[in-house]
Amino acid sequence: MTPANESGAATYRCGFAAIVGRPNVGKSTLLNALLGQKISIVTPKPQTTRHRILGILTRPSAQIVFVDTPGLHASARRAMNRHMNRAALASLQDADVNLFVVEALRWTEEDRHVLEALSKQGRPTILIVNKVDKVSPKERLLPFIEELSKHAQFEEVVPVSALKGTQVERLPDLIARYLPESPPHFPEDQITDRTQAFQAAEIVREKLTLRLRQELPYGLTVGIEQFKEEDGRLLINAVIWVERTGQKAIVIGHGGEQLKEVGRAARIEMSERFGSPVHLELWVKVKENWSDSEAALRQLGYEV
Ligand SMILES: Nc1nc2c(ncn2[C@@H]2O[C@H](COP(=O)(O)OP(=O)(O)O)[C@@H](O)[C@H]2O)c(=O)[nH]1
Ligand SMILES: [Mg+2]
Repeated sequence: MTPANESGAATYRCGFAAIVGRPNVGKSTLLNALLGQKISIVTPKPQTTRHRILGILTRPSAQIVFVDTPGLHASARRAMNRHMNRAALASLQDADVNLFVVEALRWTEEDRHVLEALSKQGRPTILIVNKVDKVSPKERLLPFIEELSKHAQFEEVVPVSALKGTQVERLPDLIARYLPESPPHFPEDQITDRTQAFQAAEIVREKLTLRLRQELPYGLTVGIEQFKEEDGRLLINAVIWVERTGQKAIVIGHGGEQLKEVGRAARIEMSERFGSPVHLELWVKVKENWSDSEAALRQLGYEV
């Protein structure tokens, strides 16, 4: 039901809903589930999301601008980690409502740290208990939720599975209630603020992160050197920046196999997402310690 204003016309609401939580609780998976398509990359490794990414959901009576954020984490020693925390905190400042995502039955010191930042900000917060598909029997959720409700005042508590889509469809109506009356900020057919070139770089980084072991994904980033359309095809050149020469060999793999596989998987996803054939070229280059240099970060597109 849409509330009516004095003139009798339906009220339109629009505003920002920040998706916040510690790394790896499923924030990006939730954004993709809410939008019904993949906007933000997802991997089993923490700290996959490095940028603030908007996902725009336009409904007949509301436009919700979701803000996917890097997970707020406690130890931010390197410049990259500080950038990620800044991006997450900046999103909190603009938010009309927060979606605080936690993992069912797992409350950690890092979760507590995020909740503290939210409490300071003082905006309405909806608690989203994710990954309930892993909980059996479901009754085990109740004491967990009760315990969390003691830590703060939540407007709503919604158990979901972002992965399976369970209960996700309930969220837009709940969230819209906390948005101000406003015309839409974005055209109704726009689903993200990010360019296709940015998305292409993220797709390459996702495929790399999925294949590489241990720490290496944190030491690489992807830049797009060319993104153009020619004869109905997209021609994309991407550079994978690593921090040390030794890492270059690992990324390329034996006989170039690994890089070839990454390129293949990325190309398939790009053609699907952009709706046209893609020719993708990948290079691997070294920029020493880029992730601990504020200047290099800016140069590589980490803007906050
Ligand atoms: N079982 C289960 N796994 C999930 C769910 N949501 C996310 N995941 C997994 O959790 C990992 C981290 O997800 P991601 O969205 O990147 O988390 P983020 O760091 O908070 O953005 C990935 O392996 C996801 O597939 C869920 O509802 N159930
Ligand atoms: Mg993420």
